[in-house]
Amino acid sequence: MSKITSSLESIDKEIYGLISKESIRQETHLELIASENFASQAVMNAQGSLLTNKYAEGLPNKRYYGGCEFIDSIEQLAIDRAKRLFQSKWVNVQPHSGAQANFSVFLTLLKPGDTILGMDLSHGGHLTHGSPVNVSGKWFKAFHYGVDPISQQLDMKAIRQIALESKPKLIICGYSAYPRVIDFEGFRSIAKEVGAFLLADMAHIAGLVASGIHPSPMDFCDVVTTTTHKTLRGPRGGMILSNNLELGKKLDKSVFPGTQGGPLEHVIAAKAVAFGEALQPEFALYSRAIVSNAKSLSKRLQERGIEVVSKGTDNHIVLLDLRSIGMTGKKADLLVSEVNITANKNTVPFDPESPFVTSGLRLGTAALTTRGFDNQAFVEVADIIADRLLNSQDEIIKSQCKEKVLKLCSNFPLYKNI
Ligand code: DSN
Repeated sequence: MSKITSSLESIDKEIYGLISKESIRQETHLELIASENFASQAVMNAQGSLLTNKYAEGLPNKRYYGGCEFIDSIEQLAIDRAKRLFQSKWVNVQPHSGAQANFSVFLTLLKPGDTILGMDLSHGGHLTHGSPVNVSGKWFKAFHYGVDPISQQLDMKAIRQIALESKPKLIICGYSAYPRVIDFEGFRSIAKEVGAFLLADMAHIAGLVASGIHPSPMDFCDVVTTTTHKTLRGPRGGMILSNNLELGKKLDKSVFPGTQGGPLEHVIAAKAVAFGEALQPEFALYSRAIVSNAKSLSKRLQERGIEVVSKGTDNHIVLLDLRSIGMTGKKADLLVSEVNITANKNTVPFDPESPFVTSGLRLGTAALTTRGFDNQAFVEVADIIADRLLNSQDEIIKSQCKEKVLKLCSNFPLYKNI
């Protein structure tokens, strides 16, 4: 029988080998998926720790299992750091994911059949904001708003009109593919007028909010959900925040026992580490660099003749509208992946193509900014993408693009000793 102290390499060569391959992939590809990032070695150490062994149903100092004295301190640290980071009076750090966090909010605020209003998935919204394939669209009567067809930005007057007509019990703001600033205050005033709860799902921009680069939803929303692994650069997971303590008590119950079992305390420890990192002054510099890099990427791509949704960006996202070069997102995704660039095809507002084909390519700058990429490096990235997309049949340009990607990757190494 294998000893529990034996190394992964000696116990399971298949998994060890695949992790090694994934490590090489991460090192040798340009990671531009807007929802991804590279967690620090410290975050990964906590996440890979023996805390995975512990059951801790309940909350700090209110557990259903013994032996939680250290777990309690760990989870309390995560809560306290998150409260400081987002200036939030109440936090639950147990949601396993952003989707779980949103589901817990729905369980707290809604009953099946209630009306919700969120952004259309094809305009940049999220599956859990009322898509018919998600429980949020199956159990609730979901209405959707989109962006203005000309500016491709949120039109608060139009959203107010839809809210007045649909009379939602819950309005959701916060998106997966929206490159502009969100007017949380404007949403508050609409929610107040129609008597709706307001949820901000700040998963994509949480790191920017923590750094004060994007306005915070905390003062305007009844409840805020997030993931912890995007611009916030923590472990994969979710979190719920609110300044309403009474609501917080109900939300706690909706997470456990409402929708989840035992919390993942190894992940919660890693969240605490990430929040500690985000509280450091360097993190604000990092967040600033994410946005400035996105602006460089967006500007250069537009100079090369590729349209960008809303003609620019205020956050980490640059959404290419490939109709400007007569290409689909599916094709572009494939073309860039052949030269070691990882991104995802994405619908653009009013997309004529299906979600499997799409007319867009979504890019995000958080992960490469973690690697140290600066404005100049992002201009190079833009040029490689443009060269590849604008010369899709040219094998020489294809191999030049790949060489340039590999050079950038070696100039900005990722992890050491993995
Ligand atoms: N799947 C994530 C994204 O890529 O934006 C959101 O959950």
